[in-house]
Amino acid sequence: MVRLVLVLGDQLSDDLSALRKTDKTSDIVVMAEVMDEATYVSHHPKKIAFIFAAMRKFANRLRDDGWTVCYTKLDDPDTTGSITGELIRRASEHDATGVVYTEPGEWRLISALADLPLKTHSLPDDRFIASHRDFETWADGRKQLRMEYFYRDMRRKTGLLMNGDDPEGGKWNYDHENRKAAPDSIDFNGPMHFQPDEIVEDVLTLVADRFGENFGDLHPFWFATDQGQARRHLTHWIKNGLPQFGDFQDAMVTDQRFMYHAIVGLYINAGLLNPLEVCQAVEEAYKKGGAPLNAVEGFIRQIIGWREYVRGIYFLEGPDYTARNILNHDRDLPAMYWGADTKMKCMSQAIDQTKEEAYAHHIQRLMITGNFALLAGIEPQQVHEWYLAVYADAFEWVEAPNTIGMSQFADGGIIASKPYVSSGNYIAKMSDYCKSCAYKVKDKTGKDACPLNLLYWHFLDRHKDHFSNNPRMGQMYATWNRMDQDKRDVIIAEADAWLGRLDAGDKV
Ligand code: FAD
Ligand code: DLZ
Repeated sequence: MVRLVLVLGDQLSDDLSALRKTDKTSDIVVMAEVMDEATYVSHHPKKIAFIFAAMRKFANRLRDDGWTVCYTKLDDPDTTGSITGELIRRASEHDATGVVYTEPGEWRLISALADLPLKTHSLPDDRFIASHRDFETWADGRKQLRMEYFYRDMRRKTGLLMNGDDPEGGKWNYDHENRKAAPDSIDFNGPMHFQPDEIVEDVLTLVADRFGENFGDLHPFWFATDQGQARRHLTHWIKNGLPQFGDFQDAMVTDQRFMYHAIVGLYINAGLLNPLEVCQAVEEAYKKGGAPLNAVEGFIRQIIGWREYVRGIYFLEGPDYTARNILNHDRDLPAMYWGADTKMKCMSQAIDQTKEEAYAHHIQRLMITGNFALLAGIEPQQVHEWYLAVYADAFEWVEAPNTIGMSQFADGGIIASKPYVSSGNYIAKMSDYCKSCAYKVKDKTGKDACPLNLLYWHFLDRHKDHFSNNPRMGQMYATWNRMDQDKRDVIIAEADAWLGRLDAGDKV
């Protein structure tokens, strides 16, 4: 009685539930590089290469461990081109009785697997700390699903940074110590780079050939592609980046793509690093005096707080979540998101590095590209597809709540209690971008005015019915309402004119 064991490109973990619950002496692992997965959005070539290379190495690791692995390469002449097609083909080849799999992180695949004409057995993805049931129980009966309270439960559940029932240092959250402005210099040289080996080189050739036209630079390719490399990368960051991570978590500096960030999202999400083990290693550094509490708490909060929380929201809200558009935004995603020239320094910094590295850090995603999209009224589904395509760590369960919910407020405030919008002021405070921008951040109107200054008021004005009664936005509306009507008219007219030039494809 042979069963097939499906391992997806973001399930590359030794302790995957599907591998734990099956038998390497009789069952067969199925892994497949397929066009359906490689094209459901136009993924960045570095992301595709990372996933294919890590899949090939994980398949070898399983074989070394005694598993039989049926692996489909993208250019296999017999491929059916889809995960479900490959399962049907392998089931017939091996006369398999059914398929065991760990639940995928996307509704699209969950429903495709449930519809298979084979006997299927779906197991929970217990690489996460909170199960679906845990999250539903936590959410049940709450008026507002605020991350902070969920996070505290996760601290209690994991015991991370806890002294008995109390949080380490006496406070749960050191966020207000994590907002220092851009430093003059960065004394961390960024993520560890790995020289491509033969397996990676083969994948790079394939990806260049098949996806070379996608947005994004394939070379230089430096990502870790197996567990060992990912762990070395993590150790390097804990020693050299973590100590300053907290202070400068929200800061942005020209041409400093990584600041003190960990660049571990892609490795955790693909399964090469286990989130709990990552947090334990970080806590260990704190206990040994290698990093301050604001850095360690800030980092652990991102993983057991935000990461678990957004996954909970994705599964709680259901498959229609990605279609939400409560603000009725309908502008097309401007060409600058795909690399067209822009005079906005903040946008060109975030997008250029996205093109080169398949990476931008959180504040660039939220307060630069996300803020601009929200202020300009871009259709959230186009914004969602962009984020899902361009980042190496992007999988729908984590990307969609961050984009649709946190960044674009398209879910009506399930994740964010107010929209994350800012004028140029915030960017000037947290970065040095504005110093060398063609626009003037201090100008509120006029030909050189920072577009974010115009669009900020345009957003508040056009959505006043929606937000003016939000207690967290009262001050913003009070400022707007205090302005002379003439001044307000000028701002709205200039914002409309600027958006007109954006829509016309001018370099703005
Ligand atoms: P660090 O800043 O070093 O943080 C450490 C880790 O904490 C991250 O690796 C990640 O695992 C976790 N984390 C931090 N913030 C979040 C968050 N808001 N949600 C979930 N996990 C978090 N993260 C993804 O993993 N995949 C995505 O597709 C993704 N899309 C995003 C889209 C938008 C619009 C926004 C605003 C945020 C998005 N994030 C996403 C969250 C966050 O920006 C990235 O996790 C982070 O930038 C990854 O870089 P890093 O590994 O250097 O993280
Ligand atoms: C993202 C991705 C890509 C580009 N290619 C593959 C693939 O060829 N085979 C595969 O098993 N997985 C791939 N993935 C990851 C899946 O899209 C991912 O498992 C789902 O989106 C669920 O998170």
